[in-house]
Amino acid sequence: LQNRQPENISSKKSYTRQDWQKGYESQPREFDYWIEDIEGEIPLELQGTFFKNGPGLLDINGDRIHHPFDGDGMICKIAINKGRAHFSNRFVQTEGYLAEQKAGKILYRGVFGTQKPGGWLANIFNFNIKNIANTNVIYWGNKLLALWEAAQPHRLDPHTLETLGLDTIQGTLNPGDAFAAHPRIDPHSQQDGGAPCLVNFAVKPGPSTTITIYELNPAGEVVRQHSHSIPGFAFLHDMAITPNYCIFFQNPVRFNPLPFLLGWRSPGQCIDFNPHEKTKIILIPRDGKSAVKIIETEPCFVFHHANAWEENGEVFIDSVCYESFPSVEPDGDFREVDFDTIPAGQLWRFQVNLETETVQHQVLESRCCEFPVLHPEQVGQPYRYLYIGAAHAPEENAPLQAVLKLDLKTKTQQIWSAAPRGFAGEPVFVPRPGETKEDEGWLLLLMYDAAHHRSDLVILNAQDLTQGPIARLHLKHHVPYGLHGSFTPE
Ligand code: 3ON
Ligand code: FE
Repeated sequence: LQNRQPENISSKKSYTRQDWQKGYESQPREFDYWIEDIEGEIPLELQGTFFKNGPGLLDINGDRIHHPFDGDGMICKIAINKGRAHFSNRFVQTEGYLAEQKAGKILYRGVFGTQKPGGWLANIFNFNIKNIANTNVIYWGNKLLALWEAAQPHRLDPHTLETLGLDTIQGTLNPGDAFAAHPRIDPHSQQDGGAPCLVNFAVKPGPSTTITIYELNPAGEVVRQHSHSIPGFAFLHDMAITPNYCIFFQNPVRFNPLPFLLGWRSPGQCIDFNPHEKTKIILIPRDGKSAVKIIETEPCFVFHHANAWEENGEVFIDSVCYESFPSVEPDGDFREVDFDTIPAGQLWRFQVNLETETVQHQVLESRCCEFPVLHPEQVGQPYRYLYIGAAHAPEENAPLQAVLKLDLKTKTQQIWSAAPRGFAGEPVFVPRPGETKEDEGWLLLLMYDAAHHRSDLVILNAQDLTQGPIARLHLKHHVPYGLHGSFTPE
């Protein structure tokens, strides 16, 4: 009893809901300017372009969409050169974005709860979901691609961010085909004599699910492609890779399409988590020939994997795990979500023995966290440092306000927090040219600053987060909380 905090202290949050909500205001404007308001200094060795995707619109002409994952994709580009930085942003000119902007109203159903106005009668048997191109953006094979996992990528001009149209990945994708938003770059592909290769996938869900693996060489050509049917419905947002495997977590979810067909709910609201069923770890051999392995473990829900690697007949996978699928309620406003009642992401390690087909797991970090990233050379390999967005307080589910660096070898950590008025996005790790240590480089992230209702590009020294940002580039406006991005060195 004597350890009990007075009520007003124990319930004090590291943020206010009002501040957090403002980061979900739409940003309909498109900008193009040199960033002049800079605190600290941009390191001269940091050269290249930071690209970031995310929902730019949270409403269509004043009509709110139901969930941020349904928001139209907007690309931000920050080009950094000789200590200077240039900002621009453009909406991906998808068919749906253009049509809705022209009409000035919602014309499409979304995956995460957005419905056409007019109730179920306006939505029944309408399966025309818009490709919103909002989840990731990567530069590969001399192409800039905006990705959304349920449809074809959009190709953009890397200089102007102008939308050039749907991309077929050199004739590989047909209309209606998907291309996931979570490619992984294998820095030294065994099957390509150690050359880098981009590994991505596509999912066709149904009573059984087809997973197609695509591997692209640095010219952007598909060098390997193979499809596999696995039993049951699967919602696969991300995968991890090792030199020999693509690894997926088939979480115990069921899909009941009826409410979607009848116009009552959107597909993401027809997914139910079943805590009595196991999670299946699916290992697809990258050679496309050997047998697929499916191994069961604890029920959990995973959007994002941090990394995976092979060691002495075992496969290790580090993933952000939720106790269950964070369902999207049909009524209510995501801005009013009660963080105490929804599951929080935690970093778990799974150790899969391929001989005995058994899995052990442990919690690596119990603090609420999301958006893991590591040195690109360690992808698919044993690694020491992981960087991840995190909550300010160690023990509660809350919006991301901090960046956490985990030293997985010494089990120590560093944190930089932007609380109380800053909210952190996904960090991107950029190695310092010629670096010799795994953490020698910078972390770049967009941070929403509620005090000024604007966003900053924050640059942290990855070797020491505790010293705080080495540069803060103040944008002239805010960028709504985004999803994923990448850095293309020059
Ligand atoms: O049968 C359906 C077919 C299908 C294509 C099933 C389905 C509904 C799962 C589906 C579509 C899935 C799509 C389009 C998923 C898109 C996901 C998305 C845009 C984003 C996911 C983000 C995940 C996380 C963890 C975000 C975290 C954000 C924060 C911490 C806040 O800043
Ligand atoms: Fe993701």
